[in-house]
Amino acid sequence: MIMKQFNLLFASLIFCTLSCESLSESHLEKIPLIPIAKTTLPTGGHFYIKPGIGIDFNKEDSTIAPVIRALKTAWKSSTNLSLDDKKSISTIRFIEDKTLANEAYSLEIEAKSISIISSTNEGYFRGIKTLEQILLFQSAKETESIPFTLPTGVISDKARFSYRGSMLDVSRHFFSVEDIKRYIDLMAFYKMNYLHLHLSDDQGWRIEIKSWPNLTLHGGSTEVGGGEGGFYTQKDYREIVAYAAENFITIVPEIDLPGHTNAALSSYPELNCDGVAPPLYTGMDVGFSSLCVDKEITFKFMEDVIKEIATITPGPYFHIGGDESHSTKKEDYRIFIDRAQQIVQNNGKITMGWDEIQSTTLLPNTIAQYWHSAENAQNAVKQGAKIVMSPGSRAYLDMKYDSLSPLGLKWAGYIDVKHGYDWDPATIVNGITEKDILGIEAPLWSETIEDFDDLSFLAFPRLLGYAEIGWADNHQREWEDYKSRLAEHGVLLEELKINYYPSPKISWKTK
Ligand code: TNX
Repeated sequence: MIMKQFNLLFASLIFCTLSCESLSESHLEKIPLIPIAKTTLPTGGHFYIKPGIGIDFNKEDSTIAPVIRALKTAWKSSTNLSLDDKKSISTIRFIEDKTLANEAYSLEIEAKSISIISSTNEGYFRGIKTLEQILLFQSAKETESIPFTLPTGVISDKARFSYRGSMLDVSRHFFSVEDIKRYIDLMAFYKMNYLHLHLSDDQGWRIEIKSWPNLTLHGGSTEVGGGEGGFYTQKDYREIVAYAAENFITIVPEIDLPGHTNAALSSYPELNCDGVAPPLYTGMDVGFSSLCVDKEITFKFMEDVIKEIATITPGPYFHIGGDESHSTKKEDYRIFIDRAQQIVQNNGKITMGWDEIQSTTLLPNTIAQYWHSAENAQNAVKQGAKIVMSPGSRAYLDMKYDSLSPLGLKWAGYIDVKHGYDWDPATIVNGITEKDILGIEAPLWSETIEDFDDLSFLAFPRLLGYAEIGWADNHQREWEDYKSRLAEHGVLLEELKINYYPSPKISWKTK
C-alpha cells in the first residue's frame, strides 16, 4: 500500500505538470458532508496524502489523547497509512482558540498542513469527523489518474443544538455491547453526542442492580416474542460508557417508572400491591403495569436502582421514563415523579422524562422529552423546562417508511426519508421555539427488531437526517440538496456493511 502511495504521488506529479484539471474538480465545497458544514471556503489547491505525515499537539495535555486516537484511526482506515508523532514533511496541527463555542471548530486544509482549531476536545473531535468524511470520499475517488489528495480550503462549523441524540430500546429486544458500540461509531461519525439507553420495560430489565439481583436474573431472561433476552453487567455498562466517552458521546440511562415495570414486578413479589408477582411478559402491549405507591419498599427500590446507576454514569442526565402510566392513579403518578426527581437530584443528576411528566411539579432543571402531546410539551415549557424534541410522527426511528416496510410500527404514521428530514424542531410545536429546546433525539423502539441488521434497516438512512437537523442551522437545510448528499453516503454505508433501507426516492451512489 505504501508503495502504491509513492507511485501514485509520482504519477500525479508528472500528471499534474501536464494538467491539474481533474484534481481541481474535487473542490472542498463539493464534498457531500452530512451534517452540512456552516461555511466552506475552497482555495483550489491540494494536500497530498503520503507516508510521513505528522501530528502536532500539546503533549502536556493528557485529555487530548482520545482526539489523537480518533485521528490516527480515521487516517489509517481511509489511507492505510499511519500518522507520525515526530516532525515530518507535512503536519496535522491542533490549535486552541478559546473564542470558539463548545463544539465549534475550523478545519483548514492547506498544501502542506491541516489545522484543526477549537476551544475544546469535543470541537477537535467533531472536526476530525469532518476530515474523516473528506478522506473517505476522496479515497473512494482514487484511481491511477486521480491521486489521493484533499482539496484545500477552510471549513468553519458549529452545532445548532447541544443535545443531538438517539435512543435504543434494549428492553423489548436485547442488543449486545458490540451492537451498541457499532451504533456509537455511526452516531459519532455523524456528530451525534447523546445515546439514551432504554434499560427497563415490561418485557425486560437490562442492567445489573447489585442490591436487587433478581431484576436481571429473572427480569432480564426474556424479550418480545419469548427469545432469550440478556442484560448488561455493571462492568458491561461501564465499558459502554467509556467507549461512548472515547467518541465524545454521553450515555443517558433510562429506568422507566412507574409504568412499564412488569419485568421488575415479576422479579420481586414484594413490589406488587397484592404481593403476587405477575408472569414475565413477551407481548407488545403498553400501559398495564405500575409500581405500588402504598409500599415503602417501592421507594427503597427506586433509591437503590437510581443510586447504583447514577454512580456509574458520568453524564449529567438520568431519565425516569414516566410515559404511558395508564394503570397508575393520577395522584399516585405525581408522588412517583416527585420522588424520582428528588432521588435523581440527590444523586447529583438532572432528571429527564417523557412529556407526560409535565402533569407534576417539575424541578427547575428537569428536561421533558416531547414525543406525542404538544399540550404536554407546552405545559412543560410553561414550567420553565427545556425540551428534547422527539416528535413521534417525524423522529421515531421505529415507524415504518411506508406500507411495504417489513419492520417497524405505524401508530404515528409512515416516516419516509423526506418526511423524517423536512421539519424544524423550532416550529413543529406552537409556542415552543429555539430557546426552549435543548436538542433533538431519534428514538428506536425495538418491538419489531431483533438484530443489528434489523436495527440498521430502521435507523439508516434516517439517522443521518436527524444528525443534520440537530447540527446544521435550519436555513442551511434543503431537501433536494440533502437528497443528493445522502445518495453519496450510500457508498460509505455499504463499505461499513450497514443494512440500510435503500429508499427508492434516493438515487443511491454505490461502488
Ligand atoms: C410508545 S414513546 C412508547 C413505547 C413504545 C413506542 C413504540 C414512548 C414514550 N412510549 O413504549 O415502544 O411507543 O413506538
